[in-house]
Amino acid sequence: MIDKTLIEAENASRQSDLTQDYEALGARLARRGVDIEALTTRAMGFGVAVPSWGTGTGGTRFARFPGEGEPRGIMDKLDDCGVIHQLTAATPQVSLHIPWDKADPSDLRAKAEELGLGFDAMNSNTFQDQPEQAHSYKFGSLSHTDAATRQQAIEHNLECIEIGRQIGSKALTVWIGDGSNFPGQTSLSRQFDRYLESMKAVYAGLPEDWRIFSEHKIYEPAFYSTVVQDWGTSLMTAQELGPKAQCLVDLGHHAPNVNIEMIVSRLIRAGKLGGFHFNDSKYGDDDLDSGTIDPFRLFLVFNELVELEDTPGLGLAHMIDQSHNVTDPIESLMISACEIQRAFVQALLVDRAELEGYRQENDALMAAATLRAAFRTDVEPILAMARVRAGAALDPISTYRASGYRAKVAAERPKTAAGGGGIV
Ligand SMILES: [Mn+2]
Repeated sequence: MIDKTLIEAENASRQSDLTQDYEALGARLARRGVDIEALTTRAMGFGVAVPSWGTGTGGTRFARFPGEGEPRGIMDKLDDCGVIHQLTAATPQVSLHIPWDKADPSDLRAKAEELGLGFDAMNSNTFQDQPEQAHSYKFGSLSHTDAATRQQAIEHNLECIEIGRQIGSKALTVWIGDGSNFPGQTSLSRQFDRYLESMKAVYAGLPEDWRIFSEHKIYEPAFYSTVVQDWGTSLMTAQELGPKAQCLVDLGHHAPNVNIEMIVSRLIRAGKLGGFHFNDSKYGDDDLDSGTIDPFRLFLVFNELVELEDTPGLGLAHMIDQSHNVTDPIESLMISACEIQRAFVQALLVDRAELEGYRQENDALMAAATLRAAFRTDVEPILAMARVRAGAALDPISTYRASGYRAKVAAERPKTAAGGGGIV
């Protein structure tokens, strides 16, 4: 963890600038009838889970270039997640991937408690083979033609639930790589039937207060067809399974230019939006840092979430799902969490009554201008003040660099080829 006195000293050196910026923004917002304090309170209440696998350097199918001081296992990953939350106060939970993060549940719980972290949704992994497993997932897992392979994948998901139950998680996210690479290779309909049958067996093992998330993805690793390829299939799955099943939207899992904010709206309407995997993309499932390519799209997603936030039963699991190939993953995850929080606060700034008035009058130009007015507002003083009040860093990156954390852990952690980072 980072020394508290360092955080305080770093914050003190920037406090006077922040005070001036916060007051100026507060006055500006007051002219629009907006209370800056209410926004700061909302910002402080916002959290997004960090993926344990995001703390290691990711890679592509061409290569992976390990970074300095990469986590050697889940306990190191949790340490890194603790630093991210300590400096941003925006990432109170960690999402685990099994079997990458397998460890004694009581050790996991104790470590998380020590770091002030909780556990978000569990993630199962049936898209690669593990050394000890009896049946290969080369041709599928939950939808495999072979019943024994399907059963093995079901049991793995049930094991994830059991581990999650012991560490206080309340959800399981299922993403499978199942699909086909050739037309005719598989029956599109019977493969989906097998998937649903397997998912029903997993669903039956859910504790009463748990949810299961179905995550769709258009392509990759299968390049001709994918079993859960879009939100339509994901919605069919969630509806067929029952009330504890919902859909998870990974922003990178769509064809280019798909209107994701509209998918968000539809899934909320159906009572089936369970959560997000945040990232950004230029071409496909790039897993780039949130808000680096298309911050306006991120804002538009949050605009829908804020507009519909009072929908009964809506409880979203916000998670980051990124692969950091060329940056220090801790820095990327901190910046990403802040960008996601920024989009949330910008969406809170939308004048909803004014927007609705323009909609009723069919004033398209002013409706769009209303959204842009919120998007263009620099809410950084609100985010920084939220962090300072929570005891986190006013400027997380500068403080992290000043702490020398990476060099310190690099001395303790030898370079590793493993680490479980990657694109999922
Ligand atoms: Mn994902």
